[in-house]
Amino acid sequence: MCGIVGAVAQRNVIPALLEGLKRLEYRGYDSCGIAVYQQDALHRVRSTDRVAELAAQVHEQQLQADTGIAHTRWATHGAPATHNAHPHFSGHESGASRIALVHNGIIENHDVLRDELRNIGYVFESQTDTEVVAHLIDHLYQGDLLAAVQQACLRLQGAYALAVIASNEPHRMVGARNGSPLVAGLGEGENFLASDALALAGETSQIIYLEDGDVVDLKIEHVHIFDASGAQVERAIHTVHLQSGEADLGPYRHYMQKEIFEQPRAVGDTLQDVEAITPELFGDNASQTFEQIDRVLILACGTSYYAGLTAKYWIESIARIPVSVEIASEYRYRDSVPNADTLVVTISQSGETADTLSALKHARSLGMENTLTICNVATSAMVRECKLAYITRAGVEIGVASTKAFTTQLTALFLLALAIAQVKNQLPAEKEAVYLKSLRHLPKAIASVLALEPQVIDWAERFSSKEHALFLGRGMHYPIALEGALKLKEISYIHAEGYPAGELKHGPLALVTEAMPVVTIAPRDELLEKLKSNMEEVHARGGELYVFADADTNIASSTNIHVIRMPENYGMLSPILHAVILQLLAYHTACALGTDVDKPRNLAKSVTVE
Ligand code: HGA
Repeated sequence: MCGIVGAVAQRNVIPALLEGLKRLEYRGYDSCGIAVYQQDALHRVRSTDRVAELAAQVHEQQLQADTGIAHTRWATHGAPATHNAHPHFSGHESGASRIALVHNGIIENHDVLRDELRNIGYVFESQTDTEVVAHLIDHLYQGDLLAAVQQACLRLQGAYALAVIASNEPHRMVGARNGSPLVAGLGEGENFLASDALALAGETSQIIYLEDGDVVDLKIEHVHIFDASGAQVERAIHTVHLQSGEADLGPYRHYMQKEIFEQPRAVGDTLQDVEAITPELFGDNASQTFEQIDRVLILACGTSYYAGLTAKYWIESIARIPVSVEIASEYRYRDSVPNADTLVVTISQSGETADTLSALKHARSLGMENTLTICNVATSAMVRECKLAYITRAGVEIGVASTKAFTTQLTALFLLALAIAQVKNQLPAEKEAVYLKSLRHLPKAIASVLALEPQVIDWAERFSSKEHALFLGRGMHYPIALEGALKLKEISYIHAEGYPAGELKHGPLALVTEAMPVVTIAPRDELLEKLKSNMEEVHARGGELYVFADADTNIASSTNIHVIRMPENYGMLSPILHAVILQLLAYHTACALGTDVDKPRNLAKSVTVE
């Protein structure tokens, strides 16, 4: 998603701005740009290429500046083209532009504002919603950038994080946040703005997380924050240490491969503090909350939604309370029936996912105050907004297609099922001991799945010539079939669908021919015999089956049936192991096709727009 970096300093800020953009690059973007204050005027460079190309242009133009803003854009309004790339300029002061602005988010009333501004003479150079904000600020500008931004924000509807500079106010930058993440970074005689603290990792570890409605005035000597009412406020300063080593690829070809192979470590770290099952793993007053609730509502998007679906099987079976799982972007606009005794669980890797945050706020507005998040970023908006939290320890995930964030979410959700079960008297000590043993062994079990990589590469070669694929699973492996299909779509662009195997005969069987590989998750469980019948239905119609089967089942390879044997049957936690093998299948298929695995087309990481 879009990234913002800005700086005011007493030194050349261009290296810091470009480095910041590079740190945000992994999130996916389609264009980038930088605007700086140099010799009494604003200068701008924009590119639809990579940040490295932008940097080359900046060096060619020998730009040097102590005030500047920079941006990576993931287009929402207007094609990914240079004229739509940020920063956007507005106004004229002695023949040069007066205002430069970068924006993350969506301005929903851009049409109305554009008409108004056109009527008073502003000429638009882009199709973006963002340019409207630049002109609005210029229109309101009377020599004080802070006042102009504050007044402009009163007119904006939608979500935004803004960073703005003006040609006649050197060493000043104004930011604003409403619904899109923005942090201020504090340095010695220099200050920064960024959409993510990660962008400032090389510059400062002193971070202020701005709140919705905040407008921030940054100069060399101070950072002043004003809330939505215009009152000056103090916000807590956090010391945030980001490990720059995490961005190294090491021996791997792609970040996605590195992250797949990091899963034993990531899951192990996520379980690090778990000595026994206790509700307090989720926060200080968790046992009171778990006692009070009689149902769970899970809100999430994409891969996190599939983690939620898997958790439904676990929580209902282990804790014996009903669970519903909703796609966040649907739930927030649906006329649902609220119940105050619900535990609302949000799942988000970044903790900044706009749809999930809005769904959470919607649930709270309906009187559901028992909120818990499963999140990978301890300082994120989601963690700040929820009463309870479990922080997964996946580490920074750079590949756009989620891997280690997903399996660590599943690990945390399994713990949640056990903790609720304990409070509801559904977890006898002997069962708890068995589950804890399985959890502790999980990193090793994942490592043995990763050892199957050579067999998966062989399958992936064959998959890469296909245009479609079906993924089948039953019970708690059905969400994993959905996730396997999503992973393949995202990075290989092969059309894939996930189905509960019992649904095959109700429709998708019509698609089965020798051209349609059918991937089947077939662990030894109570549904295995039913699943075998579903596989027969495929085989009888000439379909080609690719089956992940446990070692001790009698599913054997034959014509049109290919089998990879999973190292061990993993009972309730088996979905995690199958998720890993399907990640490898998607990854190697994409490699065989030569796609941009870490930055698949049209997609972005950390989806901070609606
Ligand atoms: N709406 C703006 C910014 C988009 C954005 O924040 N993407 O993550 C545009 O389309 O330029």
